[in-house]
Amino acid sequence: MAFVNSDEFLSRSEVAQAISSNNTVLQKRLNFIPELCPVFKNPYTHLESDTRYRFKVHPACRDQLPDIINNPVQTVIGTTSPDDGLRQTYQKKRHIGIVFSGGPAPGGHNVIAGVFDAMMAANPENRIFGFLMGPDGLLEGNYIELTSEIIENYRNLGGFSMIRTGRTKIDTKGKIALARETCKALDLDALVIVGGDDSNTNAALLAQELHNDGIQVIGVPKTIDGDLQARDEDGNTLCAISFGFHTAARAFANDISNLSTDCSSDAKYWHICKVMGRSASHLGLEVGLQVHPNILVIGEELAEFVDTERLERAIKQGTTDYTAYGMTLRHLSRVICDGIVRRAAVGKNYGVIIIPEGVLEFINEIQIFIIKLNTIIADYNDTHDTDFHTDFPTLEDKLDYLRRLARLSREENTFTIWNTRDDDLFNDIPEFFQEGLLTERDSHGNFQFSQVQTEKVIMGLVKDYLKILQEKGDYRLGIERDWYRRTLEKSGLDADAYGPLLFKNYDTADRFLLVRQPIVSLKTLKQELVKTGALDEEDEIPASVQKIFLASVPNFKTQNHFYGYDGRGNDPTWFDCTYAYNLGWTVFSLIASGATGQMAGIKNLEKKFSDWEPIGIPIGPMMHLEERKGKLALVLERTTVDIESPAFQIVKSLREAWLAAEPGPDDYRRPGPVRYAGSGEDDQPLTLILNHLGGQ
Ligand code: FBP
Repeated sequence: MAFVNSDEFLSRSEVAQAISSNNTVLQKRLNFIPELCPVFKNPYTHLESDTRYRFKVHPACRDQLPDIINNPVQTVIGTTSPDDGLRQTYQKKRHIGIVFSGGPAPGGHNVIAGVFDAMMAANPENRIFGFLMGPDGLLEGNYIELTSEIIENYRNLGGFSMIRTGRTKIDTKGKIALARETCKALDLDALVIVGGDDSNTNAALLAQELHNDGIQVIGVPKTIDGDLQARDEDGNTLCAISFGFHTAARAFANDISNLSTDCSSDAKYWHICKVMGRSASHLGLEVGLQVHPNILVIGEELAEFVDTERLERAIKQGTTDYTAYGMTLRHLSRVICDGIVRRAAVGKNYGVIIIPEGVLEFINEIQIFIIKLNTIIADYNDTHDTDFHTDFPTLEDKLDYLRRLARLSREENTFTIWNTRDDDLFNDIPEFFQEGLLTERDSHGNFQFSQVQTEKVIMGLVKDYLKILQEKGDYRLGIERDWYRRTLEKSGLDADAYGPLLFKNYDTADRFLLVRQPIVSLKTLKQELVKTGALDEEDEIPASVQKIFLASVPNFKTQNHFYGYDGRGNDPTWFDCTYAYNLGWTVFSLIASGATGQMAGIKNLEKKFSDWEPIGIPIGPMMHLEERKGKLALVLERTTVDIESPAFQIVKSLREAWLAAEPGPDDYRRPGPVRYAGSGEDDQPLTLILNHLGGQ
């Protein structure tokens, strides 16, 4: 077919429609209206303190956050018949500023849409300003007014592209002064900070700083990592998960489940899936529950591991072996190898492994390096009022600086952070991993796990050990008995005569036969056949026997995948669309009732939608002291995976079934693609559902 001139082709309406970026699926998504929690169906809301919740307040919080530290948990209550006071404050004309902070998370646009719809319902003269490029926009007074025309283009869509985001931390007097200046110039009544643990920490500090200026500051729990949760001192859940987590997990799960389908079809690859989550393994756990991978690594479990054999050996010798606590990288690689070897034995030379991005943080030997290097870099930047990475641009420069520190530790015993032993151990690490560990920290001083090829570090050790196991004859592909019999009989050989010579389990195995240990090459195969009299020295190994042996040699081939930025940019699930939109409405209720230093939250996310309850969560009382950039600072604690939780215990008890190291099909689960509508409240994070059903 002759191709027409492209202008002419494009001018045809069917062509223009087919390639339009304003496609039907997008339109339907933009038009979807998430359901509102019943309380927001009332024209007015107010707040009620819920005194059932208690917090153990750190004295440093009392000192540093005096005006917000006594904030209670607040429940949003709806009303149709407000008194005059409530009517007036609720309808008061307001200016609100909003900023995204940290990595994008699906649902962010719906937070803005929720605030916008709520404030317009209260008073159509209200105005909302979005700061551009994250906190930098607030510091530089770089903003746009968010109008209905702008917001309509982003409803239920992923990413933060409406106003973008950034990772700048507002952590100095100078930056706070700039933020105050911008808020005042815009005559803001309230500032909304949508971010993770560090950003909500910032929200609390700003709420304190802007308290006397009469500017309210409200945080919103955002992060795909799922490590921003909130519980009171008695373990009552106030915020079970941040928005964005569910979508990212479902998007990763859909992709990984496709890999399971692919690898169980051509049966030749192990897919190594690194899943985002800077430190905690929540995403890994959720994705694991969604797809049932053959091997699932959870960082928190590694940290809690105790090598009882080592411990007992040491006790017998009257010593203590501290290396018995926590799993080493080497041990982890052995555990993975064990799974690969067991599957190979039943002919499964393929599989799916999920490794959380932040897993290295839970491995003692690596964590020590990370903490030491964090401190060294932060100290250097503080002392020299310059940047470590600018002063030492190449890996060699950095290693040289570390060498100097090691020398210093020998000369001055007061300097202990980096000694000769640290330096020697560090020099044993592969270069790409050294670079990873020395990579630039983010503005909060956090180690950037997404920059490190975690899976390469672990799988490097796995491959080395598999080679050893293969040489020892312990790593074999199981040979199907029927195929073996057919192959030998076709070439006129007696399968039962060769069977015991070739296989160690010929008399016992039902289905998969394993080549005997000493046979690790064609040479050793011949030696064994000669030794047993099945072959003369000058004879060739029969072709069918060779074929059987070669089929038993595993070829371990991997494909590495990183599930991070793609899922983070996915359009939100029903859960995140609805959750984030209601968070937006909660934000407005908190603002309208004069709250500050609170984080918007929805209680009962693990239950059915009709039980969801919008609340205000006090940020200050949940903060504690933690090491950041080598110094103690007040921060919101990150929640890691609780290995006692029902969700994790389920994973533990299903591990064998997921490994499927037995003949028969695998137990892969197909969660299907992300949906913004359809199955409604059933579409919640599995971790939340299981923990709820398990009584947590
Ligand atoms: P937030 O904590 O800001 O939500 O970001 C989390 C995250 O997506 C991590 O999972 C990942 O390690 C990191 O961001 C990647 O950061 P960057 O976008 O700067 O590469």
